[in-house]
Amino acid sequence: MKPPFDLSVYLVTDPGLVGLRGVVGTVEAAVAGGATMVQLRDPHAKTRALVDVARAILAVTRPAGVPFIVNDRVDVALAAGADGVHVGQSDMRVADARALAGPDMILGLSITAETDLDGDLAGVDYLGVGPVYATGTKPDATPPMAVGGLAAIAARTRLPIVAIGGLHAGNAADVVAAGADGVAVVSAICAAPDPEAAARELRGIVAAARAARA
Ligand code: TZP
Ligand code: MG
Repeated sequence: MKPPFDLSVYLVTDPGLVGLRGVVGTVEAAVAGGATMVQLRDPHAKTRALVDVARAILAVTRPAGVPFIVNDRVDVALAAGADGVHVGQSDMRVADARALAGPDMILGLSITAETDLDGDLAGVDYLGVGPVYATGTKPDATPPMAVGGLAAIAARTRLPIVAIGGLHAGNAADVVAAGADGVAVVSAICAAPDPEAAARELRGIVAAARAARA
């Protein structure tokens, strides 16, 4: 069975930002603070190391009931027994990812422009929409779409949306008001002096913004 998921506070890991705490330590702290979803993202990692980190993350997220997603690598997600996989517009096509991952994995797709909605969305469980704001975390990111771009995309789909790109406690409520169900963050948690507190603050802001919208 596909696990239920909550996009409210979606941590995306970056080994270059976590410092001495490490990726797994950061995940532990974020989950303790109320992160609702975790994605392992490391485009430069060797495959074996990626599987090992994925297993270590799963040992934290599974007991907490927090779904664990692997970025891009369906093979790594399957090897580690992850809850899902997230693909971008130049990664494996969603139909191929779904065929390999099977019916029980959560499948996320990145949407960087409204025209991406014209592609094949069959079998996709949620959309990662962005970058909404400028980000220093992903050098090859497309130009920011701003809140207006996010709102236009949200108006055209019934799929759940997690916004990404330059998000933090100061703008999280704005993207939820524009139609996102939650915020995906890298630096706002990974580079925070206290990732647990950062996750907790974001969780409260998103909950309040979702309640205000409902
Ligand atoms: N995809 C679009 S923007 C981005 C990714 C992975 C990076 C977001 O990082 P940050 O630090 O939350 O701006
Ligand atoms: Mg990708």
